[in-house]
Amino acid sequence: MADVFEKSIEPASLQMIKKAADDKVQVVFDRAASLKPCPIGADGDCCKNCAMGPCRVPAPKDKTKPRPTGICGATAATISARNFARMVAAGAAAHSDHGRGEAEMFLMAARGEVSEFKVKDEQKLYQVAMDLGVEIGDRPLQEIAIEVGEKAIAEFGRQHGEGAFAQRAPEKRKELWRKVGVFPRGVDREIVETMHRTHIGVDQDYRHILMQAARAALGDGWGGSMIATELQDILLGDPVPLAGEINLGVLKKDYVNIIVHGHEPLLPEVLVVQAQDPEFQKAAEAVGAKGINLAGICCTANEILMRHGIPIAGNFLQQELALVTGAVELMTVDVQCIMQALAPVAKNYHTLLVTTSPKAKIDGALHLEFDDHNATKIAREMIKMAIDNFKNRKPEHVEIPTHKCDQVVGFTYETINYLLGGMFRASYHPLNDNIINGRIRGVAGVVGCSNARVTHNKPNLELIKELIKNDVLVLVTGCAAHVAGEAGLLRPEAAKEFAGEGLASVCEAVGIPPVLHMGSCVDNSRILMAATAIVKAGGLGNDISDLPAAGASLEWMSEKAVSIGEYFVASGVSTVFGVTWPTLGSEETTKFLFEEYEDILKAKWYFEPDPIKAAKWMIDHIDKKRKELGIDKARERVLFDMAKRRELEVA
Ligand code: SF4
Ligand code: MSK
Repeated sequence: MADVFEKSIEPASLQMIKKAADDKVQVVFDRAASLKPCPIGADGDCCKNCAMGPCRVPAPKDKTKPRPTGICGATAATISARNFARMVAAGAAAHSDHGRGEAEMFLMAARGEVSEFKVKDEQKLYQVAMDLGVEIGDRPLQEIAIEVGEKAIAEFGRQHGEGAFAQRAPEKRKELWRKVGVFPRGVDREIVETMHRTHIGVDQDYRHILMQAARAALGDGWGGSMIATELQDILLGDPVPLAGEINLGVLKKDYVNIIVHGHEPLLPEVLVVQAQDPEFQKAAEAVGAKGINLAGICCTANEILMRHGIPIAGNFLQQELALVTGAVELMTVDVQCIMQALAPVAKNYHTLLVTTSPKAKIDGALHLEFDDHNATKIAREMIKMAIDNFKNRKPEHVEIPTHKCDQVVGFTYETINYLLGGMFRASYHPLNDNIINGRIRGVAGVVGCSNARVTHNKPNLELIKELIKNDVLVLVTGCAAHVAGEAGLLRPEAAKEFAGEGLASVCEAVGIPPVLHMGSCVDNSRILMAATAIVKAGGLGNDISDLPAAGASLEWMSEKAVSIGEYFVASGVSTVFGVTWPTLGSEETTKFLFEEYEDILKAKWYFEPDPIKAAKWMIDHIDKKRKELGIDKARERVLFDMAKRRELEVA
C-alpha cells in the first residue's frame, strides 16, 4: 500500500486507483510508474527543430570537456530558450484559440444567429465596449454587442500597436512593457513570431528569445485568455458566489451520470438547461434511474460550477478514475487536458465517450460535432444516449466513493469588489487596508494542473495550507482549485480551521473562505485584473510588482501552465513552479529567467518542488515587498515542526 499512497493523498482517488487495479484497468498512475521521463528532454537539452537532429546537448560529466552544441551550432542556452518559448507559444495558443471560439459564438449571438445564447451581463458588455473603444451613447444594445464581437475577434490578429485589453494594466507596468519591448500585439501575431524565431537559424540569442516568450505570454493573459473570460461572462453571466460540491462522491448510484470534461463552456451550458427538461426526467425514470446527474472534470467543470453550482467530480488526474466508478453513462469532452487513455478505460466499463469539438477527435470515441448552430440538438442527443446507456451499467462494476466536500465558489475580481466593499461602495480599499494593517500578509495565486510525476494533490495542498496559516489570502484556478475544494478549504469555516488569526478575522467578518476559487485556466486573467484593482485602489505601490503577492503552480504539467506562469512574471508577479523545470540544463537560460528577468520585468521565476520550501520562498518574497512598501510590521512566519507537517499530510 505504500506504493499506492505515493500516488495520491486524496482518499476517493486512492479507492478508485485500487479498484482500477482490481478491475485490471490501467490508469495514468500505472503508466507514470512504468514510463520514466527522459532526463535530457526534461532539462530542455534536446532539440528536434530540424531533421539534422534531434540533437542532445547535456553538459558532459567530465567538466574538462567542451559542451556539445547542436549540429547547426545552437548552444544549450539557445536550445533550452527555444524549447521554453515554444511551450509558452503552445500554451498561449490553447487558451487563445478557446478565446477565439468564444468570440465567434459571441458575435453570432449578438447578431441573433443562435437561439441558445444572448447577452446576460449588460454592465460587463458596456465595460468591455469602453475597453475596445466602442461608442455606447444611446445606441441599441445589439449594435454595441455586434461591434464588441467584431473588435474582440480583430484583437486576436492585431498586427501593430498595443493590445486593447492590455491597456487595463497599471500605467507603470505599461510603461515598462513599452520600454523593454514586450507590449503585446495580437496573440496570433505573437505566437507566429515565436514559432518563427525558434525555427532553425533564426533567433539565436537566448535572452532575445526569452523576451519574445514574455511578449507572447502577455498576449495570452492580457489578450486571448482575457477575451475568453470577459466574453463568457457577458454571454453566460458573471459568476457570483454560490455553493457546490466536489469529488468523486458527487456521482450518484441511482442516477444517469453524465460528465462534461475539457475547457469550453458553451455546449455544457446548454446541457445544463436541457438536462432539466421534465421529458428527460421521465425517460430516466423509465429506465429505472431516479434522474440525471451532471458533473464536471477539469475546467469545463469550473465554468459550469461557477455559474450553476454543477458539482465537480475531480481534477485532471481523476478523469479516468471517474469512469472506474463504473457509474458514468456518458462522458463528453471538448479540448485540452483530455487523456487519450479515456477511450480504452471507457471500453472496460459501459461508458460512452463522446468528442464534440471540430478540433479534437479521439480514436475509439464517438464524435458528435458541435457546430455553433446545433448546441440544443447535440445536447439532447447526448442526454438521450446516456439515458439509453443506463441499462448497460453492470451493477457488479459500480463502486462510487462516498468522499465529497462542500465548497463556495465564484469569486471573480468583481465579486471580491462587492464582497469587500459592499454593493453600493464596491471597492478594493477594504482589501488593501487589511493588507496594509497586516491582517492579510499578502496574496498568492495558486494555479495549474495535477501531475502524475508527483503525489496527486499533495504539493498544492501543503502549499496552500502553509500560505493561509501564514495569513496569505490564496486565489485558486484550474485543477489547483479542486485540490483546495477536495480538502475543504473552499468553505467559509476553513478560515477558522486553517487560516492564521489575521486572515481568519477578515474572512470571518466578510463570510468568505481563505482560499477563493476564481475559475478555469483562462480565468487566470481574473487574477491579473484583481492585482490591477489592488494597485489602483492605492496604498500598495504603483505596479503589480510592488504588491506583496506571488504565484505558484506546484503540480503543473501543461504548456498552458507555462504560459500562465510567464504572463504572471511578465505582469510583475514572481512565480514558483514545482515538479520539474524545463530549462535546468542551461545555466544561462535559467539564470535569465530566475534572476535577470527581475532586473528587466521586476519579477522572476523560481523552481522548488518542496511545498513548504516553496511557501517559504513566497512568504519571504511577500515580506520583502511589505518591507519595500514600508508596511512591514514585525511578524514571525509560523514554522511547522515534523509533527505538524505529518498532520498536514494526513488532513
Ligand atoms: Fe540540431 Fe540545430 Fe536542427 Fe536543433 S535546429 S535539431 S540543434 S541541427
Ligand atoms: S484543466 S491545464 S490540467 S489546470 Fe484547465 Fe487542469 Fe492544468 Fe488542464
